[in-house]
Formats: sequence, structure tokens, C-alpha cells
Amino acid sequence: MRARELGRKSVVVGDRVGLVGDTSGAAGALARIVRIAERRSVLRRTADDDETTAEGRLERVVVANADQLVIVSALADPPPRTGFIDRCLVAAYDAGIEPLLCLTKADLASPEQVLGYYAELELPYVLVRPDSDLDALRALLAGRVSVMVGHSGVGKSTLVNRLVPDAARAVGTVSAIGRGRHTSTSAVALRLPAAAGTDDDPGWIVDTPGVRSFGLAHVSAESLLHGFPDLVEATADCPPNCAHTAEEADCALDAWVAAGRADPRRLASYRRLLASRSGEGDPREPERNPGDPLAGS
Ligand SMILES: Nc1nc2c(ncn2[C@@H]2O[C@H](COP(=O)(O)OP(=O)(O)OP(=O)(O)O)[C@@H](O)[C@H]2O)c(=O)[nH]1
Ligand SMILES: [Mg+2]
Repeated sequence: MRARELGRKSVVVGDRVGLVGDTSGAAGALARIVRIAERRSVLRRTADDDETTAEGRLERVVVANADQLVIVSALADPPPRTGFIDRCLVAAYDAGIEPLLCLTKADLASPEQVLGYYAELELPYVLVRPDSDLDALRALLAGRVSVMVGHSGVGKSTLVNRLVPDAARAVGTVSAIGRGRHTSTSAVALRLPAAAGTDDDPGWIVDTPGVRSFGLAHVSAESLLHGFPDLVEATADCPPNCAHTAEEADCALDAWVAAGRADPRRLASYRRLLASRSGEGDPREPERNPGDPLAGS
């Protein structure tokens, strides 16, 4: 239980805390959390980008002290949304957490389109299918705290159950309209099992509930650009105080893309994010890009 001295300050998954009381861990033991250690990193998301309502401005800490953000996207059922992945990348860079793209359901569709979109980023990725060997993923998870984020139904809990055989995380089905059923309702951190014959720290994995969107209202317009390392260099040639929107006549990003130095879909995605923050975008479908396999459907 949490000590009264902590007031309203909440403890989140990943926090390192000081305890007093019975710390034996035995059944029925009671200890109090009296201190929350300074956080090494904080992954936040805003509930929505709608600045006009209290709920829209609500900022949530997803997890503390994570080293790696595992962005889980299914290649089909539900289809990948690069706009959502772009938002997660912004959140990761903003929090100082390294991103890892985890593409699940590789048995159902090819990863070419998604990987092609990120070709200019040195974004590490893993492909997962039901029978795939998870050694490459385990190696990337070793020694650190990783948090998985993704839409409902992409297979986060399925993957956690494969990585941590004792996890017994509930797994849901995906409905006919390609949406998950929000099977997981709270974040849980699990210690990964040690590889046979080594004492190396296998790391921790945090399974989180599926989110519809990854609101970035808490990220400044300037910081948004950190999620687009393929565009950042171009802005050195922008006029002072350039807003980088399509309306900025001298924004250097247009020439950069015209010269073939970045994918035009990436610039469009960045500008869509900028617009969604200023309330011009459509908050209902902020994660969809025209380059997505099912765009427009
Ligand atoms: N074909 C295929 N199906 C998969 C794969 N991974 C997961 N699934 C299925 O996808 C469905 C949803 O999986 P979950 O693990 O519950 O998804 P989740 O991301 O935890 O969903 P929430 O908890 O709702 O956020 C289940 O029916 C899984 O069996 C895969 O690699 N291939
Ligand atoms: Mg789940």
C-alpha cells in the first residue's frame, strides 16, 4: 500500500520504490511504499489530442524507468498504421527511450510496405510469426526494461506469454472489423526468464493495454521533429521561427523532399501530427497515413 506522505503522487509500473513493513513477500505480508526513486525515464501519453476538454489534456504516465519502447504493430488483422508508429517514435525520442519496431502476424502479410516507409531511419525491427524463433528479440530485450505499446489485438500479450511462459496473460480475439477487444486492462511488468547456462540479466518486459491512439499534446512542436530524424537536418535551412507547416512558403522541408532526400509520406505524416496538435486534424483517426495499406478504406 502507498504511504499517506506520498500524497496524490502516484506510483506507476516500473517505479523503484522504498518499502517499510513486512517485505518478506509471504502471503498476507503488508508493506508500505514510502518513497518513489527519481525516474530514469518517463513515457507519457496524452489521452487524446483534444485540447478543448479536460480529458483531452489528461496526461498519463505509461511507465517509468523503461529503456526501450517496443512498438508492436500487426502486419494484418488489425492492419498496420504508420501514423500510429510515428507517434510512438516521437514519444520514445521525447522520453529518451530507444524504439524497437516489432511487427507481428508476419504469417498473414508481408512487412515490405511498412519497412519501406522507415527505410531512411535506422530503426531496429523484429518480425514475429506464431512459429518464429524469438532469440533475436530476446537478445534485444536482455539487460533492460522494455515496454510494449500497440493497438488492441496486435498480439502483445500473445508475445509476452511466449517470452515468459509463466505469465498467463489473457489473450483476446480480433473482431470482424479488425479491432481488438481490449483484453488487457492494466500494465504489468514481468521478469524475463534467464537463458539456460548464463547469469546475464534477461531484462524486464511490460505488457500494456491496447491504446487507440498515442496522444502527444504534452510534446512541444519542436520536439515532435525528434521523431523524424530523416527530416531534422533539413530544418537548418528554414527561416527563423519557421513552423514547418505546408503554409510556410520558405520551409526547407519541401525542397528536401523534392530533392529526394526523404520520403514525402514522412513529411506528410509530420505535418499531420503538427496539425493534430493545433486542433486542425481529425482527432478520431489521428494514426492513419495515406501510405497505409488500408488508407481510405
Ligand atoms: N496469425 C497470427 N495471429 C496472432 C499472432 N499473434 C497474436 N495473434 C492473435 O491475435 C489475437 C490478439 O492477441 P492478443 O495477444 O490478445 O493482443 P493484445 O495486443 O494483447 O491485445 P489487447 O490486450 O487488447 O491490447 C489473438 O487471437 C492471437 O491469437 C501472430 O503472430 N499471427
Ligand atoms: Mg493484451
